[in-house]
Amino acid sequence: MTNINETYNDPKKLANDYVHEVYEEVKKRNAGESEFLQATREIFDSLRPVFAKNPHYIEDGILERLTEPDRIITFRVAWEDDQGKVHVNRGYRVQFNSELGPYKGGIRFHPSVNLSIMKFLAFEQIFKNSLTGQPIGAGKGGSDFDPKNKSEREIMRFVQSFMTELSKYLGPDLDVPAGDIGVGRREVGYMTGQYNRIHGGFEPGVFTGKDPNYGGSLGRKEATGYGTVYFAEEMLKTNDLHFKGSKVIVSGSGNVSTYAMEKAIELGATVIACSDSGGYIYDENGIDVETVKQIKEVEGERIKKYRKYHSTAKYVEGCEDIWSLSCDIALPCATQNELDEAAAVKLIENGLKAVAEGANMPCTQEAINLFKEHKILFAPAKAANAGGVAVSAMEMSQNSMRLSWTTEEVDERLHTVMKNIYASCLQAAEEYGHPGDLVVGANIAGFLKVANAMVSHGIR
Ligand code: NDP
Ligand code: 2IT
Repeated sequence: MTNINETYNDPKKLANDYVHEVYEEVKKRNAGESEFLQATREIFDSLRPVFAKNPHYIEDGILERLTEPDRIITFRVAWEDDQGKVHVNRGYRVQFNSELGPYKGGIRFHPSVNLSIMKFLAFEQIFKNSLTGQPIGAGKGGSDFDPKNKSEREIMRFVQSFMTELSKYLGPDLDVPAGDIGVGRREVGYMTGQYNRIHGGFEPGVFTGKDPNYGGSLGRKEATGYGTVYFAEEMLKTNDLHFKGSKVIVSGSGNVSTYAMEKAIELGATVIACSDSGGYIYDENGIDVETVKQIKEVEGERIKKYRKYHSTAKYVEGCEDIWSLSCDIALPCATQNELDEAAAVKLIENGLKAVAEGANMPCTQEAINLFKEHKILFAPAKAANAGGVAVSAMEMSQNSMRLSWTTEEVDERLHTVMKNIYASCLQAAEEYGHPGDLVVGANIAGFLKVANAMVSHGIR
């Protein structure tokens, strides 16, 4: 480990050595976990000036502690399909950090789910949740279960089996999951039902993203997408740009994408394209978000079907090429690493002005480097998409108080949270020598609050 006394007179060298040594350890301990290492690497790079200015964090071993989860739960999920065949999936919950409050973060059902993806998502959640200013710690969970082509009853049975094991580790003051990819109101409903069945009685505060008729917050469904656009609008405004009159591409057509499109359109933008994992739809005159809702939320169908309602739109097989279209603002809202260097090159060539990440870590580091080089405005996920978890925390408050706020009240609070996050990112970036860099700003502002809580709570 770094000998602090030896290098104390050169704070920059001390900080660099410390970050380097801890990262090497993290790499060794988490070998092969590429998404987790990608997420930690970005944080480490941003935090050098913090350690140079505050060497006491080094003495407290903050980075070593922060990169090791409190605990990881993995378990077998056995379930029976409609034909009576038994299937086995793997369930996960990574309870990463509880310095600021109960573990909080979504549940993802997608065949790509593995430990590295769970850990990267839970790790990002530490900083995101801290940025919201609300009393929530960080976790993430899920399963490699693929909800596509499953019947309602199969999904219910899977969720019941998943929750039978996971319920042991949850509670309103312990760990409060919500949705993420493949998990929406329906799945949260089944999780709530099974938890209540096991524990007896009705406990509204163990999940967020519930149906507003049964303890959910109004405005939660819209919160991540709306919040991303609120954050992006703040960033654009600072630079004399606006959604109004802009051409926007939104990837995905799920929860985050749909409400990002809705708010961007409300602010006067034209959304020209959106996608799912099969392909993208494109219409220079603008995508109609009500049709997207009808196809995805009501019919549960693929985005390809959009052409049935709007024959002027084009459908292109394969989702990656959505970034070859020309736009002013790109909102990647589907999944991690969906926008790579080649995509960034095309977007920049086509006149891109700004990117805001609605999904978690959708841009690769190489893409982000290019954006920076070309002075493209860039809003990182942990700040830009924090509106979802922020309204989840509001749902927890409403559940505790046994009351519910109106849609307008929630939306106003969401707007305020997003403006505050933007201001604190800018302020941290400025204070630590990277004015205007929202990546560095978000990482530092998110880190400081958690690090100070860790110092105050003692070594554990
Ligand atoms: P949904 O399941 O509602 O939608 C996901 C969308 O992304 C679908 O259109 C899906 O297409 C597409 N997609 C998913 N995986 C892939 C893939 N591997 N390749 C291409 N397309 C893919 O999820 P959400 O909208 O809730 O989540 C989207 C992103 O936003 C995720 O990164 C999530 O972590 C993040 N996020 C979500 C929050 C929330 O409140 N829900 C909060 C903050 C961040 P298809 O249907 O074909 O699979
Ligand atoms: O990535 C995320 O922030 C979410 N999936 C939402 C988490 C939550 O607890 O609302």
